[in-house]
Amino acid sequence: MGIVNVTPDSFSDGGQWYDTDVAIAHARHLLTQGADIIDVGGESTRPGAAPVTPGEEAARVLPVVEALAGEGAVVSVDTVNAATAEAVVAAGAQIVNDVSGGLADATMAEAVARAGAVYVIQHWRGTPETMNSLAVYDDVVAEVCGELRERVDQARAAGVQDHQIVLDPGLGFAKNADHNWTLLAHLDAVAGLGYPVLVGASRKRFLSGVVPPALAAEPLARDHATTAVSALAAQAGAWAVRVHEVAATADAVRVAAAWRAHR
Ligand code: PMM
Repeated sequence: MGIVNVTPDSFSDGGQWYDTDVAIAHARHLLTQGADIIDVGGESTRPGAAPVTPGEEAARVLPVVEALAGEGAVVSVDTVNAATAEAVVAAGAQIVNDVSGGLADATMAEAVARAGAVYVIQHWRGTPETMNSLAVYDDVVAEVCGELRERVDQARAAGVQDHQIVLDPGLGFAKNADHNWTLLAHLDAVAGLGYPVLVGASRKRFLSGVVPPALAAEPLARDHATTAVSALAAQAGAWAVRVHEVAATADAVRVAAAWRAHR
């Protein structure tokens, strides 16, 4: 899953693709590099990011979704707003990627159920402003799995069907570096909930712990570590990995697939 953030302020590629034509061209490039899905986002979830109205968010992502879906691409949209989700599915998106797992907009699950889209339910706590203070767990794997299960139950009660659901442990969302690594090391527990698993580690701060100190502050210097996470996540059974730099990850997940196929 290749990322196209149509925002002026995302943490790792802020502003780079904040123009419809540039965003579409970038998405085409990621598809050429081997992406199977393009995840289009119109609102940054970075703590302190300027809030965006659903209208503004839709205006940013809709032309990109229409163009890519019109070319036959599988398009996902990163949104916590039901109104945006409905609009983008009508425009051809097949996946709604909700980093709040339904907590930000109580009408999201109903909207996804009506639209019939794939629904990525990500784990988070609080809001982008409060999530860092909520990164407190006795047993991060058990608690994240338990909270994801609650989100799944809520989505199913609103009419979302099992075949629509994908789960994401939400690396970096109300988690510190140790929490992220522990969740990665126990992806089988998340997969054990019975749904496909999406992993979003790309360029995140926790990866700075494994790159040379001189490069630690630079998000782009985390791409090789991201590729390694992609390979290991694929080996651990992830359904997809959400990344900024597609070429290396596309090869990494195909290496993992070939490896598995020959066992
Ligand atoms: N991370 C970000 C945004 N959206 N969606 C899912 N499903 N999983 C993630 O881990 C995730 C996400 C934040 O990263 P970005 O600002 O680079 O897009």
